[in-house]
Amino acid sequence: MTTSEYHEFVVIGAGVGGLQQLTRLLQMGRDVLVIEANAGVGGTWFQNRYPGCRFDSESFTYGYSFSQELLQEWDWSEMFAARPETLRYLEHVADRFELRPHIRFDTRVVAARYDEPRNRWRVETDAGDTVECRFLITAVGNLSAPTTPSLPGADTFEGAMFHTRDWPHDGLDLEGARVAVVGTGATGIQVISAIAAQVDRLTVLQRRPNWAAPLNNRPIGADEMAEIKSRYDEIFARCDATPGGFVHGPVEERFADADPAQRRALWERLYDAPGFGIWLGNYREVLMDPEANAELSAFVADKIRQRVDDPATAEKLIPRDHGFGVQRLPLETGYYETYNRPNVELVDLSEEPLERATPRGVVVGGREIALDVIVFATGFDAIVGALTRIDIVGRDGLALRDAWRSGPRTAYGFAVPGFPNLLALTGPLSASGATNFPRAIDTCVTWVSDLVQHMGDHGYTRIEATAEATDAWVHDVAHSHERLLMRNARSWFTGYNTNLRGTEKPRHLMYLGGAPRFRERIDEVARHGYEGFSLERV
Ligand code: NA7
Repeated sequence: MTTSEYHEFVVIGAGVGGLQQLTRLLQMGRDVLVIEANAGVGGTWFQNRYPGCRFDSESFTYGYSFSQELLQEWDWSEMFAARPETLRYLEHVADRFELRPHIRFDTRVVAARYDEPRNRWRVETDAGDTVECRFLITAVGNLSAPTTPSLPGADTFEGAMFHTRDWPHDGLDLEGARVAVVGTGATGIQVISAIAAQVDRLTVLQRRPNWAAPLNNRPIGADEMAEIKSRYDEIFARCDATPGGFVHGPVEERFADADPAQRRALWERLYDAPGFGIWLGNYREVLMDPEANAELSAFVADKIRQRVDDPATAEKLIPRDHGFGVQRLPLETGYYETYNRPNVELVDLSEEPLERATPRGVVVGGREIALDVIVFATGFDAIVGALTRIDIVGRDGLALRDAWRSGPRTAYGFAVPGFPNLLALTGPLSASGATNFPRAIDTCVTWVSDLVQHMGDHGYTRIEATAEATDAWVHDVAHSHERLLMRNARSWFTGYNTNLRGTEKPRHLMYLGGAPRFRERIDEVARHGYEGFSLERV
Protein backbone atom coordinates (compact mmCIF):
# COMPACT_ATOMS: atom_id res chain seq x y z
CA MET A 1 0.00 0.00 0.00
CA THR A 2 1.30 3.44 -0.82
CA THR A 3 0.91 6.18 1.72
CA SER A 4 2.03 9.76 1.38
CA GLU A 5 3.04 11.90 4.30
CA TYR A 6 4.89 15.18 4.65
CA HIS A 7 7.65 16.35 6.96
CA GLU A 8 9.64 19.53 6.63
CA PHE A 9 12.84 17.48 6.93
CA VAL A 10 13.64 13.91 6.07
CA VAL A 11 17.03 12.73 7.27
CA ILE A 12 18.36 9.49 5.83
CA GLY A 13 20.28 7.53 8.44
CA ALA A 14 20.32 7.31 12.25
CA GLY A 15 24.05 6.93 12.67
CA VAL A 16 26.38 9.36 14.40
CA GLY A 17 25.53 12.16 11.93
CA GLY A 18 21.79 11.54 11.62
CA LEU A 19 21.31 11.44 15.40
CA GLN A 20 23.04 14.76 15.93
CA GLN A 21 21.19 16.40 13.05
CA LEU A 22 17.89 15.11 14.40
CA THR A 23 18.68 16.36 17.91
CA ARG A 24 19.52 19.80 16.61
CA LEU A 25 16.47 20.13 14.38
CA LEU A 26 14.20 19.02 17.22
CA GLN A 27 15.82 21.61 19.48
CA MET A 28 14.97 24.16 16.77
CA GLY A 29 11.36 22.99 16.92
CA ARG A 30 11.31 21.56 13.42
CA ASP A 31 9.31 18.67 12.00
CA VAL A 32 11.72 15.82 11.17
CA LEU A 33 11.50 12.19 10.17
CA VAL A 34 14.62 10.06 10.14
CA ILE A 35 14.49 6.98 7.94
CA GLU A 36 16.89 4.22 8.95
CA ALA A 37 17.51 0.94 7.15
CA ASN A 38 18.63 -0.88 10.30
CA ALA A 39 16.53 -2.05 13.24
CA GLY A 40 18.33 0.30 15.63
CA VAL A 41 20.32 3.50 15.86
CA GLY A 42 24.09 3.66 15.46
CA GLY A 43 24.82 3.30 11.73
CA THR A 44 28.34 1.92 11.41
CA TRP A 45 28.30 0.85 15.05
CA PHE A 46 25.01 -0.95 14.67
CA GLN A 47 25.96 -2.69 11.47
CA ASN A 48 29.60 -3.72 11.93
CA ARG A 49 29.68 -6.60 14.40
CA TYR A 50 32.91 -8.29 13.48
CA PRO A 51 35.24 -9.31 16.30
CA GLY A 52 37.84 -6.67 17.06
CA CYS A 53 35.73 -3.76 15.83
CA ARG A 54 36.66 -0.65 17.83
CA PHE A 55 37.63 3.01 17.64
CA ASP A 56 40.91 4.31 16.34
CA SER A 57 39.82 7.69 17.75
CA GLU A 58 40.35 8.33 21.45
CA SER A 59 36.92 7.50 22.90
CA PHE A 60 36.60 10.84 24.66
CA THR A 61 37.10 12.69 21.36
CA TYR A 62 34.51 10.56 19.59
CA GLY A 63 31.52 11.43 21.78
CA TYR A 64 29.21 14.33 21.01
CA SER A 65 30.30 17.68 22.39
CA PHE A 66 26.94 19.45 22.13
CA SER A 67 25.65 18.61 25.62
CA GLN A 68 27.57 19.18 28.85
CA GLU A 69 25.17 16.88 30.68
CA LEU A 70 25.84 14.08 28.22
CA LEU A 71 29.58 14.60 28.50
CA GLN A 72 29.46 14.52 32.27
CA GLU A 73 27.22 11.48 32.64
CA TRP A 74 28.98 9.14 30.20
CA ASP A 75 32.06 7.14 31.23
CA TRP A 76 34.28 5.56 28.61
CA SER A 77 35.93 2.36 29.82
CA GLU A 78 38.89 2.31 27.42
CA MET A 79 41.04 4.79 25.53
CA PHE A 80 39.68 3.20 22.34
CA ALA A 81 36.29 1.70 23.07
CA ALA A 82 35.08 -1.48 21.43
CA ARG A 83 32.00 -1.48 19.24
CA PRO A 84 29.45 -2.69 21.84
CA GLU A 85 30.29 0.23 24.12
CA THR A 86 29.98 2.75 21.29
CA LEU A 87 26.65 1.32 20.29
CA ARG A 88 25.47 1.54 23.91
CA TYR A 89 26.56 5.18 23.92
CA LEU A 90 24.58 6.00 20.78
CA GLU A 91 21.54 4.15 22.14
CA HIS A 92 21.87 6.18 25.31
CA VAL A 93 21.92 9.38 23.24
CA ALA A 94 18.80 8.27 21.37
CA ASP A 95 17.01 7.63 24.67
CA ARG A 96 18.27 10.68 26.49
CA PHE A 97 17.17 13.10 23.77
CA GLU A 98 13.98 11.12 23.04
CA LEU A 99 14.93 10.61 19.43
CA ARG A 100 13.40 7.22 18.69
CA PRO A 101 9.81 8.43 18.09
CA HIS A 102 11.19 10.47 15.18
CA ILE A 103 12.98 7.54 13.55
CA ARG A 104 11.42 4.99 11.23
CA PHE A 105 13.50 1.83 11.55
CA ASP A 106 13.86 -1.15 9.23
CA THR A 107 13.11 1.09 6.28
CA ARG A 108 15.53 1.74 3.48
CA VAL A 109 15.30 4.77 1.22
CA VAL A 110 15.56 3.49 -2.34
CA ALA A 111 14.80 6.63 -4.34
CA ALA A 112 14.27 10.36 -3.97
CA ARG A 113 12.91 12.64 -6.66
CA TYR A 114 12.75 16.40 -6.65
CA ASP A 115 9.34 17.72 -7.59
CA GLU A 116 10.22 21.16 -8.91
CA PRO A 117 6.77 22.75 -9.21
CA ARG A 118 5.98 21.85 -5.60
CA ASN A 119 9.54 22.35 -4.35
CA ARG A 120 9.41 19.07 -2.49
CA TRP A 121 11.39 15.87 -2.42
CA ARG A 122 9.46 12.64 -2.83
CA VAL A 123 11.30 9.96 -0.90
CA GLU A 124 10.51 6.34 -1.70
CA THR A 125 11.21 3.50 0.68
CA ASP A 126 11.59 -0.24 0.28
CA ALA A 127 8.31 -0.58 2.16
CA GLY A 128 6.62 0.99 -0.86
CA ASP A 129 5.85 4.21 1.01
CA THR A 130 6.39 7.74 -0.21
CA VAL A 131 7.30 10.52 2.18
CA GLU A 132 7.48 14.11 0.99
CA CYS A 133 9.69 16.76 2.48
CA ARG A 134 11.04 20.23 1.82
CA PHE A 135 14.61 19.40 2.80
CA LEU A 136 16.27 16.06 2.30
CA ILE A 137 19.37 15.60 4.45
CA THR A 138 21.55 12.58 3.81
CA ALA A 139 23.47 11.15 6.75
CA VAL A 140 24.18 7.86 5.07
CA GLY A 141 27.74 7.25 6.28
CA ASN A 142 31.02 7.42 4.43
CA LEU A 143 31.78 3.73 4.77
CA SER A 144 28.42 2.02 4.57
CA ALA A 145 28.24 0.68 1.00
CA PRO A 146 30.28 -2.55 1.15
CA THR A 147 32.19 -3.91 -1.82
CA THR A 148 32.59 -7.65 -2.24
CA PRO A 149 34.70 -8.99 -5.08
CA SER A 150 33.02 -11.37 -7.48
CA LEU A 151 34.77 -14.65 -6.85
CA PRO A 152 34.06 -17.36 -9.42
CA GLY A 153 32.39 -20.33 -7.79
CA ALA A 154 31.32 -18.33 -4.73
CA ASP A 155 27.80 -19.70 -4.94
CA THR A 156 29.12 -23.26 -4.67
CA PHE A 157 30.95 -22.67 -1.37
CA GLU A 158 29.29 -24.74 1.35
CA GLY A 159 30.56 -22.81 4.37
CA ALA A 160 29.68 -19.33 5.62
CA MET A 161 30.77 -16.39 3.49
CA PHE A 162 30.11 -12.71 4.14
CA HIS A 163 31.49 -9.17 4.09
CA THR A 164 32.70 -7.89 7.47
CA ARG A 165 29.82 -5.44 7.52
CA ASP A 166 27.43 -8.40 7.46
CA TRP A 167 29.09 -10.42 10.23
CA PRO A 168 26.20 -12.48 11.63
CA HIS A 169 24.38 -10.43 14.25
CA ASP A 170 23.76 -13.55 16.33
CA GLY A 171 27.51 -14.15 16.44
CA LEU A 172 29.46 -16.99 14.92
CA ASP A 173 31.18 -19.82 16.72
CA LEU A 174 34.71 -19.88 15.34
CA GLU A 175 35.99 -22.54 17.73
CA GLY A 176 37.72 -25.13 15.59
CA ALA A 177 36.84 -23.34 12.33
CA ARG A 178 39.08 -22.92 9.31
CA VAL A 179 38.74 -19.28 8.33
CA ALA A 180 40.05 -17.12 5.50
CA VAL A 181 40.09 -13.32 5.69
CA VAL A 182 40.38 -11.51 2.35
CA GLY A 183 41.76 -8.00 2.77
CA THR A 184 44.19 -6.33 5.13
CA GLY A 185 42.82 -2.82 5.56
CA ALA A 186 41.83 -1.37 8.95
CA THR A 187 38.95 -3.85 9.20
CA GLY A 188 40.88 -6.95 8.12
CA ILE A 189 43.67 -6.11 10.55
CA GLN A 190 41.20 -5.82 13.44
CA VAL A 191 39.42 -9.08 12.57
CA ILE A 192 42.61 -11.06 11.98
CA SER A 193 44.12 -9.99 15.30
CA ALA A 194 40.89 -10.71 17.19
CA ILE A 195 40.13 -14.20 15.87
CA ALA A 196 43.56 -15.77 15.33
CA ALA A 197 43.64 -17.39 18.77
CA GLN A 198 40.08 -18.76 18.54
CA VAL A 199 40.11 -20.45 15.20
CA ASP A 200 41.64 -23.75 14.21
CA ARG A 201 43.35 -22.30 11.16
CA LEU A 202 43.44 -18.75 9.79
CA THR A 203 44.44 -17.96 6.22
CA VAL A 204 45.03 -14.30 5.42
CA LEU A 205 44.60 -13.53 1.72
CA GLN A 206 46.57 -10.34 1.21
CA ARG A 207 46.50 -8.41 -2.07
CA ARG A 208 48.72 -5.57 -0.87
CA PRO A 209 50.08 -5.07 2.64
CA ASN A 210 49.12 -1.94 4.54
CA TRP A 211 51.27 -0.03 6.97
CA ALA A 212 49.87 -0.45 10.46
CA ALA A 213 51.00 0.76 13.89
CA PRO A 214 50.11 -0.14 17.48
CA LEU A 215 46.87 1.18 18.94
CA ASN A 216 48.33 0.99 22.48
CA ASN A 217 44.89 0.77 24.03
CA ARG A 218 44.36 0.69 27.81
CA PRO A 219 41.50 1.00 30.29
CA ILE A 220 40.38 4.39 31.56
CA GLY A 221 39.97 4.27 35.34
CA ALA A 222 37.47 6.32 37.36
CA ASP A 223 40.02 8.96 38.35
CA GLU A 224 41.26 9.40 34.81
CA MET A 225 37.69 9.64 33.50
CA ALA A 226 36.92 12.34 36.08
CA GLU A 227 40.02 14.20 34.97
CA ILE A 228 38.99 13.89 31.30
CA LYS A 229 35.54 15.25 32.16
CA SER A 230 37.12 18.27 33.78
CA ARG A 231 39.08 18.97 30.59
CA TYR A 232 36.50 18.46 27.85
CA ASP A 233 36.61 22.10 26.72
CA GLU A 234 40.35 21.88 26.33
CA ILE A 235 40.15 18.48 24.57
CA PHE A 236 37.62 19.68 22.00
CA ALA A 237 39.53 22.92 21.47
CA ARG A 238 42.61 20.83 20.75
CA CYS A 239 40.66 18.66 18.27
CA ASP A 240 39.31 21.81 16.60
CA ALA A 241 42.86 23.08 16.11
CA THR A 242 44.35 19.98 14.43
CA PRO A 243 43.99 19.13 10.73
CA GLY A 244 42.41 15.74 11.46
CA GLY A 245 40.19 16.72 14.37
CA PHE A 246 42.12 14.46 16.72
CA VAL A 247 44.19 15.25 19.80
CA HIS A 248 47.15 14.46 17.54
CA GLY A 249 48.49 17.28 15.40
CA PRO A 250 51.84 17.72 13.67
CA VAL A 251 54.81 18.66 15.85
CA GLU A 252 56.09 22.20 15.43
CA GLU A 253 59.66 21.14 14.76
CA ARG A 254 60.74 20.67 11.16
CA PHE A 255 61.98 17.30 9.97
CA ALA A 256 65.09 18.92 8.46
CA ASP A 257 65.97 20.57 11.78
CA ALA A 258 66.07 17.26 13.64
CA ASP A 259 69.04 14.92 13.29
CA PRO A 260 68.43 11.20 12.66
CA ALA A 261 68.78 10.35 16.37
CA GLN A 262 66.18 12.98 17.33
CA ARG A 263 63.80 11.74 14.66
CA ARG A 264 64.24 8.20 15.86
CA ALA A 265 63.59 9.23 19.46
CA LEU A 266 60.33 10.93 18.43
CA TRP A 267 59.23 7.93 16.39
CA GLU A 268 60.05 5.46 19.18
CA ARG A 269 57.93 7.53 21.54
CA LEU A 270 55.05 7.79 19.07
CA TYR A 271 55.17 4.10 18.17
CA ASP A 272 54.63 3.28 21.85
CA ALA A 273 51.98 5.96 22.44
CA PRO A 274 48.21 5.52 22.02
CA GLY A 275 46.44 6.25 18.76
CA PHE A 276 47.29 8.08 15.59
CA GLY A 277 50.29 10.03 16.95
CA ILE A 278 52.76 8.28 14.67
CA TRP A 279 50.59 9.24 11.69
CA LEU A 280 49.18 12.66 12.59
CA GLY A 281 51.40 13.83 15.47
CA ASN A 282 54.60 13.53 13.47
CA TYR A 283 56.74 15.97 11.48
CA ARG A 284 54.54 17.58 8.81
CA GLU A 285 57.06 16.60 6.14
CA VAL A 286 56.58 12.86 6.58
CA LEU A 287 53.25 13.08 4.73
CA MET A 288 54.55 15.52 2.11
CA ASP A 289 58.17 14.92 1.32
CA PRO A 290 59.15 11.55 -0.21
CA GLU A 291 62.53 11.50 1.55
CA ALA A 292 61.11 12.18 4.99
CA ASN A 293 58.41 9.63 4.32
CA ALA A 294 60.97 7.03 3.22
CA GLU A 295 62.93 7.46 6.46
CA LEU A 296 59.83 6.98 8.58
CA SER A 297 58.75 4.01 6.43
CA ALA A 298 62.14 2.37 7.00
CA PHE A 299 61.72 2.88 10.77
CA VAL A 300 58.30 1.20 10.77
CA ALA A 301 59.51 -1.58 8.43
CA ASP A 302 62.18 -2.43 11.01
CA LYS A 303 59.50 -2.62 13.70
CA ILE A 304 57.63 -5.14 11.56
CA ARG A 305 60.82 -7.18 11.10
CA GLN A 306 61.38 -7.15 14.86
CA ARG A 307 57.87 -8.34 15.56
CA VAL A 308 57.50 -11.10 12.97
CA ASP A 309 59.62 -14.21 13.56
CA ASP A 310 59.79 -15.49 9.99
CA PRO A 311 61.82 -13.04 7.85
CA ALA A 312 60.07 -14.01 4.62
CA THR A 313 56.65 -13.36 6.18
CA ALA A 314 57.86 -10.03 7.59
CA GLU A 315 58.97 -8.90 4.14
CA LYS A 316 55.54 -9.80 2.72
CA LEU A 317 53.92 -7.59 5.34
CA ILE A 318 55.98 -4.52 4.43
CA PRO A 319 54.37 -2.34 1.76
CA ARG A 320 56.60 -1.53 -1.23
CA ASP A 321 54.20 0.45 -3.38
CA HIS A 322 53.43 3.28 -0.95
CA GLY A 323 55.01 4.93 2.03
CA PHE A 324 53.86 4.99 5.64
CA GLY A 325 50.69 6.98 6.22
CA VAL A 326 49.92 7.59 2.57
CA GLN A 327 46.83 5.42 2.93
CA ARG A 328 44.55 5.48 5.97
CA LEU A 329 46.64 4.00 8.77
CA PRO A 330 45.14 0.91 10.44
CA LEU A 331 45.88 0.71 14.16
CA GLU A 332 46.50 -2.76 15.55
CA THR A 333 46.82 -4.78 18.69
CA GLY A 334 49.19 -7.70 18.26
CA TYR A 335 48.58 -7.87 14.50
CA TYR A 336 52.15 -8.64 13.49
CA GLU A 337 52.58 -11.21 16.28
CA THR A 338 49.56 -13.03 14.83
CA TYR A 339 51.83 -14.27 12.07
CA ASN A 340 54.06 -15.98 14.67
CA ARG A 341 51.22 -18.36 15.51
CA PRO A 342 51.45 -21.83 13.99
CA ASN A 343 47.78 -21.76 12.92
CA VAL A 344 48.08 -18.58 10.80
CA GLU A 345 49.21 -18.50 7.17
CA LEU A 346 49.79 -15.36 5.11
CA VAL A 347 49.05 -15.85 1.43
CA ASP A 348 50.45 -13.16 -0.84
CA LEU A 349 47.91 -12.93 -3.66
CA SER A 350 50.46 -11.30 -5.93
CA GLU A 351 52.34 -14.62 -5.86
CA GLU A 352 49.36 -16.95 -5.54
CA PRO A 353 46.28 -15.30 -7.10
CA LEU A 354 42.85 -15.96 -5.66
CA GLU A 355 41.35 -18.00 -8.50
CA ARG A 356 37.98 -19.28 -7.35
CA ALA A 357 35.88 -20.69 -4.60
CA THR A 358 34.99 -24.37 -4.48
CA PRO A 359 32.41 -26.17 -2.31
CA ARG A 360 35.20 -26.84 0.20
CA GLY A 361 37.22 -23.62 0.18
CA VAL A 362 39.23 -21.47 -2.20
CA VAL A 363 41.90 -22.06 -4.81
CA VAL A 364 44.95 -19.81 -4.67
CA GLY A 365 47.86 -20.23 -7.06
CA GLY A 366 46.55 -23.63 -8.10
CA ARG A 367 46.21 -25.09 -4.58
CA GLU A 368 42.98 -25.58 -2.69
CA ILE A 369 42.69 -24.32 0.89
CA ALA A 370 39.92 -26.03 2.86
CA LEU A 371 37.69 -23.54 4.69
CA ASP A 372 34.58 -23.29 6.81
CA VAL A 373 34.30 -19.49 6.70
CA ILE A 374 35.33 -16.85 4.15
CA VAL A 375 35.34 -13.27 5.43
CA PHE A 376 35.57 -10.45 2.91
CA ALA A 377 37.25 -7.50 4.65
CA THR A 378 37.36 -5.86 1.24
CA GLY A 379 36.15 -2.41 2.11
CA PHE A 380 33.58 0.05 0.83
CA ASP A 381 32.53 2.21 -2.05
CA ALA A 382 33.55 5.05 0.19
CA ILE A 383 31.87 8.43 0.51
CA VAL A 384 30.06 8.22 -2.83
CA GLY A 385 28.57 4.70 -2.88
CA ALA A 386 25.98 5.11 -0.15
CA LEU A 387 24.55 8.11 -2.00
CA THR A 388 24.64 6.77 -5.55
CA ARG A 389 23.10 3.47 -4.46
CA ILE A 390 19.95 5.52 -3.83
CA ASP A 391 18.21 6.56 -7.03
CA ILE A 392 18.37 10.32 -6.42
CA VAL A 393 16.92 12.43 -9.23
CA GLY A 394 17.05 16.21 -9.14
CA ARG A 395 15.89 19.03 -11.40
CA ASP A 396 15.06 18.16 -15.04
CA GLY A 397 15.35 14.44 -14.42
CA LEU A 398 19.07 14.61 -13.68
CA ALA A 399 20.21 11.53 -11.75
CA LEU A 400 22.93 12.00 -9.14
CA ARG A 401 24.70 8.93 -10.50
CA ASP A 402 24.92 10.59 -13.91
CA ALA A 403 25.90 13.98 -12.51
CA TRP A 404 28.84 12.27 -10.77
CA ARG A 405 29.77 9.83 -13.51
CA SER A 406 33.23 11.29 -13.87
CA GLY A 407 33.66 11.98 -10.17
CA PRO A 408 31.62 13.64 -7.44
CA ARG A 409 31.09 17.40 -7.61
CA THR A 410 29.71 19.29 -4.64
CA ALA A 411 29.91 22.66 -2.97
CA TYR A 412 31.77 21.93 0.30
CA GLY A 413 30.33 18.42 0.41
CA PHE A 414 26.90 19.83 1.23
CA ALA A 415 25.12 20.50 -2.02
CA VAL A 416 25.06 19.67 -5.72
CA PRO A 417 23.89 21.95 -8.55
CA GLY A 418 20.64 20.62 -9.97
CA PHE A 419 19.59 19.12 -6.62
CA PRO A 420 17.86 21.91 -4.69
CA ASN A 421 17.24 21.39 -0.97
CA LEU A 422 19.28 18.20 -0.95
CA LEU A 423 21.84 18.62 1.81
CA ALA A 424 24.51 15.97 2.21
CA LEU A 425 25.74 16.18 5.78
CA THR A 426 29.23 14.86 5.09
CA GLY A 427 29.11 14.33 1.37
CA PRO A 428 31.91 13.95 -1.16
CA LEU A 429 34.52 16.72 -1.11
CA SER A 430 33.78 17.57 2.50
CA ALA A 431 36.69 17.46 4.92
CA SER A 432 34.89 14.86 7.02
CA GLY A 433 36.27 11.72 5.36
CA ALA A 434 39.75 12.70 6.49
CA THR A 435 38.67 13.80 9.96
CA ASN A 436 37.82 12.29 13.32
CA PHE A 437 34.29 11.76 12.14
CA PRO A 438 32.12 13.10 14.98
CA ARG A 439 34.15 16.28 15.11
CA ALA A 440 33.47 16.85 11.40
CA ILE A 441 29.83 15.94 11.91
CA ASP A 442 29.56 18.56 14.62
CA THR A 443 30.88 21.19 12.19
CA CYS A 444 28.54 20.05 9.42
CA VAL A 445 25.40 19.75 11.58
CA THR A 446 26.02 23.26 12.87
CA TRP A 447 26.48 24.62 9.35
CA VAL A 448 23.39 22.89 7.93
CA SER A 449 21.25 23.89 10.92
CA ASP A 450 22.38 27.52 10.72
CA LEU A 451 21.60 27.47 7.02
CA VAL A 452 18.02 26.29 7.50
CA GLN A 453 17.59 28.80 10.33
CA HIS A 454 18.82 31.57 8.02
CA MET A 455 16.44 30.42 5.31
CA GLY A 456 13.51 30.41 7.72
CA ASP A 457 14.43 33.84 9.08
CA HIS A 458 14.44 35.31 5.56
CA GLY A 459 11.54 33.37 4.12
CA TYR A 460 13.66 31.38 1.70
CA THR A 461 12.34 27.98 0.73
CA ARG A 462 14.86 26.79 -1.84
CA ILE A 463 18.61 26.56 -1.82
CA GLU A 464 20.85 25.31 -4.56
CA ALA A 465 24.59 25.35 -5.02
CA THR A 466 25.68 27.37 -8.03
CA ALA A 467 27.74 25.69 -10.74
CA GLU A 468 30.43 28.38 -10.31
CA ALA A 469 30.85 27.81 -6.56
CA THR A 470 30.89 24.06 -7.14
CA ASP A 471 33.55 24.33 -9.85
CA ALA A 472 35.64 26.53 -7.58
CA TRP A 473 35.35 24.08 -4.68
CA VAL A 474 36.21 21.10 -6.90
CA HIS A 475 39.30 23.04 -7.91
CA ASP A 476 40.19 23.84 -4.29
CA VAL A 477 39.79 20.21 -3.30
CA ALA A 478 42.12 19.16 -6.12
CA HIS A 479 44.60 21.77 -4.91
CA SER A 480 44.38 20.43 -1.35
CA HIS A 481 45.68 17.08 -2.63
CA GLU A 482 48.72 18.49 -4.34
CA ARG A 483 50.91 18.96 -1.28
CA LEU A 484 50.26 15.53 0.20
CA LEU A 485 51.70 12.16 -0.76
CA MET A 486 48.21 10.86 -0.11
CA ARG A 487 47.27 12.19 -3.54
CA ASN A 488 48.57 8.93 -4.99
CA ALA A 489 46.89 6.60 -2.51
CA ARG A 490 45.49 3.49 -4.14
CA SER A 491 42.82 3.13 -1.49
CA TRP A 492 39.36 4.29 -0.53
CA PHE A 493 40.77 7.75 0.19
CA THR A 494 40.93 8.27 -3.55
CA GLY A 495 38.20 5.88 -4.63
CA TYR A 496 40.86 3.73 -6.22
CA ASN A 497 39.53 0.57 -4.64
CA THR A 498 36.20 0.63 -6.43
CA ASN A 499 35.72 3.53 -8.77
CA LEU A 500 38.75 3.11 -10.92
CA ARG A 501 39.43 0.67 -13.64
CA GLY A 502 42.70 0.18 -15.48
CA THR A 503 44.50 3.36 -16.25
CA GLU A 504 42.26 5.92 -14.60
CA LYS A 505 43.76 8.20 -12.01
CA PRO A 506 42.82 8.41 -8.33
CA ARG A 507 39.84 10.66 -7.71
CA HIS A 508 39.27 13.41 -5.23
CA LEU A 509 36.68 12.30 -2.72
CA MET A 510 37.55 14.56 0.18
CA TYR A 511 39.08 17.90 1.02
CA LEU A 512 42.57 17.39 2.42
CA GLY A 513 43.27 20.95 3.53
CA GLY A 514 42.41 20.06 7.13
CA ALA A 515 39.37 20.57 9.32
CA PRO A 516 40.25 24.08 10.58
CA ARG A 517 40.59 25.47 7.05
CA PHE A 518 37.42 23.71 5.96
CA ARG A 519 35.55 25.22 8.89
CA GLU A 520 36.94 28.69 8.18
CA ARG A 521 35.87 28.38 4.59
CA ILE A 522 32.30 27.25 5.19
CA ASP A 523 31.88 29.78 7.99
CA GLU A 524 32.98 32.49 5.59
CA VAL A 525 30.40 31.28 3.07
CA ALA A 526 27.72 31.56 5.77
CA ARG A 527 28.93 35.00 6.89
CA HIS A 528 28.55 36.23 3.32
CA GLY A 529 24.90 35.20 3.19
CA TYR A 530 25.66 31.73 1.80
CA GLU A 531 27.75 32.96 -1.06
CA GLY A 532 27.85 30.42 -3.86
CA PHE A 533 24.31 29.24 -3.20
CA SER A 534 21.18 30.60 -4.77
CA LEU A 535 18.46 31.21 -2.20
CA GLU A 536 14.90 31.66 -3.39
CA ARG A 537 11.42 32.19 -2.10
CA VAL A 538 9.19 29.90 -4.14
P1 NA7 B 1 39.93 -0.92 3.03
O1 NA7 B 1 40.82 -0.08 3.83
O2 NA7 B 1 39.45 -0.41 1.72
O3 NA7 B 1 40.67 -2.32 2.84
C1 NA7 B 1 40.17 -3.30 1.97
C2 NA7 B 1 41.15 -4.42 1.87
O4 NA7 B 1 40.61 -5.41 1.02
C3 NA7 B 1 42.49 -4.00 1.26
O5 NA7 B 1 43.50 -4.73 1.88
C4 NA7 B 1 42.30 -4.40 -0.20
O6 NA7 B 1 43.52 -4.66 -0.86
C5 NA7 B 1 41.52 -5.67 -0.04
N1 NA7 B 1 40.78 -6.04 -1.24
C6 NA7 B 1 39.82 -5.30 -1.86
N2 NA7 B 1 39.36 -5.96 -2.93
C7 NA7 B 1 40.05 -7.12 -2.99
C8 NA7 B 1 40.04 -8.20 -3.87
N3 NA7 B 1 39.25 -8.23 -4.94
N4 NA7 B 1 40.89 -9.23 -3.64
C9 NA7 B 1 41.72 -9.19 -2.59
N5 NA7 B 1 41.77 -8.18 -1.71
C10 NA7 B 1 40.95 -7.16 -1.91
O7 NA7 B 1 38.61 -1.29 3.86
P2 NA7 B 1 38.45 -1.54 5.41
O8 NA7 B 1 37.09 -2.06 5.64
O9 NA7 B 1 39.59 -2.32 5.94
O10 NA7 B 1 38.60 -0.12 6.04
C11 NA7 B 1 37.74 0.93 5.63
C12 NA7 B 1 37.71 1.98 6.67
O11 NA7 B 1 36.79 1.60 7.70
C13 NA7 B 1 38.96 2.23 7.43
O12 NA7 B 1 39.89 3.00 6.77
C14 NA7 B 1 38.44 2.88 8.69
O13 NA7 B 1 38.22 4.25 8.48
C15 NA7 B 1 37.18 2.18 8.94
P3 NA7 B 1 44.30 -3.45 -1.62
O14 NA7 B 1 44.98 -2.68 -0.53
O15 NA7 B 1 43.25 -2.62 -2.31
O16 NA7 B 1 45.21 -4.10 -2.56
